[in-house]
Amino acid sequence: MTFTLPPGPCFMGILNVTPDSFSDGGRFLALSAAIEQGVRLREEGAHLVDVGGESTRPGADPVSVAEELRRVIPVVASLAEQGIAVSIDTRKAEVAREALAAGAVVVNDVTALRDPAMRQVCAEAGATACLMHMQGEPRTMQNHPQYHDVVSEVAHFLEESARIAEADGVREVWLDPGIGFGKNTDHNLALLRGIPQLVALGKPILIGVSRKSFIGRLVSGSDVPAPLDQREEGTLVAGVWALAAGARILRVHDVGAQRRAWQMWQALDREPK
Ligand code: HH2
Repeated sequence: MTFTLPPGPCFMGILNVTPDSFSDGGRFLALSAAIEQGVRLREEGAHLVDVGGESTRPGADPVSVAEELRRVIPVVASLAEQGIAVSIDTRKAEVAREALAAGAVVVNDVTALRDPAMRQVCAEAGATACLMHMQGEPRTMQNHPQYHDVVSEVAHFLEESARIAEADGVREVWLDPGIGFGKNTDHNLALLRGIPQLVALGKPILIGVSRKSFIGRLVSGSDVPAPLDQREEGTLVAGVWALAAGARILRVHDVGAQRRAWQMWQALDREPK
């Protein structure tokens, strides 16, 4: 099965089947709770549900293949069976392979298919792949991120990763600057302002800002990020900003709220009659 992007924005709902994800960790570990949340995300208007079994937040512990498979495969299979388009958020080729066999249609890899086995799995299945930029690796990436020109460097990396993936036969690629992955607040803001430069690469751009700590820092106005329940407004504004700048796919926790915010923006942006 393949996935076709809708003509307008594509809303990707986040479903973390993990004990330690920064926002929804522990909430959807039970199979029934995870499936219910996937169905709820679709009802709220998600075009795609992104199922992940390993947290990539700064400092998170790695998870074994067996444990990641145990967490995600039953969820992927059940949602796919109910006609919900599923993407699998994983860095592991074995997990991607099993998830695609269970009905997933997109592979969301925060390491941009760096592993040749990942590229092979995606190519063989005819799956879409989301290639994300990250400086360093999750455990240490926020220690001291550094760039000369963050937008150009990220754009160059994404262009090169797309070229490699396509040369290995990956059918379709989306590109993601990896907000918060080895980036400080200024880097994240520069990338959000630089979305048109990423759009110019000619591939669909995915943006994931939902509830991330830089939003917490910006809304608190200090180095101490506002708690999660005070990051929703900033998330909605940043999401609308990204779509208005040309991003095609938005990865969000609260799909309903983000869709409503986008509806409002569109109404304002329309030419008066
Ligand atoms: N962000 C997270 C995880 N996966 N994938 C893409 N393509 N882009 C992102 O920005 C992105 C991602 C981190 O958020 P979350 O899944 O909510 O948390 P955790 O990694 O702690 O599970």
